Amino acid sequence: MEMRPEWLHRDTIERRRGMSVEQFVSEFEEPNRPVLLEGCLESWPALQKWTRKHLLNVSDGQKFAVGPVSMTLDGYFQYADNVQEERPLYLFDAKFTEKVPEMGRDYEVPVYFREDLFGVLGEERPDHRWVIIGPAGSGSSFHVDPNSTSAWNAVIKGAKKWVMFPPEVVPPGVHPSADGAEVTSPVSIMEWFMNFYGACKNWEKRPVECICRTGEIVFVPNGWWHLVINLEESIAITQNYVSRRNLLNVLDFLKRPNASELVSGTTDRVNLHDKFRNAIDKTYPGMIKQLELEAQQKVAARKKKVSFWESAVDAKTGGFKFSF
Ligand SMILES: O=C(O)CCC(=O)C(=O)O
Repeated sequence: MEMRPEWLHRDTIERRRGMSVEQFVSEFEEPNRPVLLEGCLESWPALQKWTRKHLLNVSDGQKFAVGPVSMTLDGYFQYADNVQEERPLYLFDAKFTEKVPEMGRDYEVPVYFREDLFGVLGEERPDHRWVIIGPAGSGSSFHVDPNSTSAWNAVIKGAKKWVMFPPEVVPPGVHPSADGAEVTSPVSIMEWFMNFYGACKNWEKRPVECICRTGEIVFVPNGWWHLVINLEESIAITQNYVSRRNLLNVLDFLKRPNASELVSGTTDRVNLHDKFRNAIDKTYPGMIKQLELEAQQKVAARKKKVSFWESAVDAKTGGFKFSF
């Protein structure tokens, strides 16, 4: 089954090239809005080097995580060339830099995402980087990223169709459990497009959509629902991260009563909150207090703005109280 042209047309994401880190923070990270970044992978050796042949060579028979099994790249490429399933297995490996250190040296974290506060946990940090390889039709069905982190996803080869909804809008056809620990959605991504994509047309809050191609990056702000389908064989790197812009969110998430089910990417789910908080306090004394203070000030400023308008507008007529 093919993706229909009408599923691919809409391109509503903001695209930026050569933006400063300050602009990224104020226009996208702080307001928690997605953006597609162009032209920031030019220095990555991976962009030139990562052909099938090269990856087969450097991986030297190492096995990678492919859904519930592990496979060599040779085995996976053979599978991908012959797969008939509507939802092919996806290679998604969190340990690729340990298995093949050269792959880790072939890319660098773009300037926008260098603050990586989970780094204070050293070896105990949750999984945070993955190599992703899959044929056309493979992909990720709707989900929100782990531990309330934000992410970036860089396409080294291929093309990915993205559909993203803000945290307050649950995508049609998707049913998260009340505690957020589980999500049910159509098994196949194609099925979601066939049965639910059309439903978004009349929604007030339509999804942010794009096709992300070789050399481009999508920024996925924390809490955003996203679905991704590869339109051709694709190779990508993704990293999840915590900067000071969402540190408080992440700490709140890790502290939830059902942390043992919600927290992921680590074996010590229940203690992650305390370990992370203590490590931040030790490495960056005063940071959490300062962020809490700034958050309170923002709430107070918002309230003040609202109450100004409430006092200025006449509730009965909807007009201004001011008169000449
Ligand atoms: O399939 C992809 O490239 C998207 C991966 C993704 O959504 C994720 O890592 O959260």
